[in-house]
Amino acid sequence: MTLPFTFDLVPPHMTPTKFDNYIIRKLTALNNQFADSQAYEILLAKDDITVYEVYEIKLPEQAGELLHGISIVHSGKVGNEYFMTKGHFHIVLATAEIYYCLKGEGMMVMETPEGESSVAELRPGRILYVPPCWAHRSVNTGNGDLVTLFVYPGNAGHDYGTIETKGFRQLVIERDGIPTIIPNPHWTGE
Ligand code: PAN
Ligand code: ZN
Repeated sequence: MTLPFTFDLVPPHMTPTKFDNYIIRKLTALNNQFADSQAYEILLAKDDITVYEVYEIKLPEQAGELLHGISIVHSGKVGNEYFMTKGHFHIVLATAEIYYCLKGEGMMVMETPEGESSVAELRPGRILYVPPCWAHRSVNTGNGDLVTLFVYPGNAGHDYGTIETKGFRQLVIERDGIPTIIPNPHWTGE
């Protein structure tokens, strides 16, 4: 590999000039994740729209590497709940992650298997540290794209199943035009 390896971002969408993996997650990929299932079905019946996209550089998935890429969560809502990523724990639970917000407005919803919860604001210029053992989901609370750079250990792996089954304990919804954190009425962890 020629060093340094660069990853240029092109405004206004902040998409990388080159990447190896491109992941696109549409509404169907978030089945059962939004609290208002009726609003979900109505939206899906119109179109299986793209909720978020991820651009990654391919690197060995092993300790010592730092996997990194760009995540773009589009603006939108299902009922009053903002568009968001699926969210996950890392398979190697005690691996952390750095998110650096490049564009937009959002929240990072986080929780531990022991039941601690936290929601932190994402805004341009802010570096958000997701500590080891915390599940994480980014939520777009703004009117434009939420664009973040993420960096995490190569051996982390992704456990989506736990969140798909249990959900997060907290949701971010719009109430009177303001992003509001509420307990998840469908949380099934206990
Ligand atoms: C990120 C996320 C990315 C998409 O790279 O994978 O933002 O979110 P989901 O993986 O929850 O669909 C990351 O946290 N990697 O570990
Ligand atoms: Zn992660």
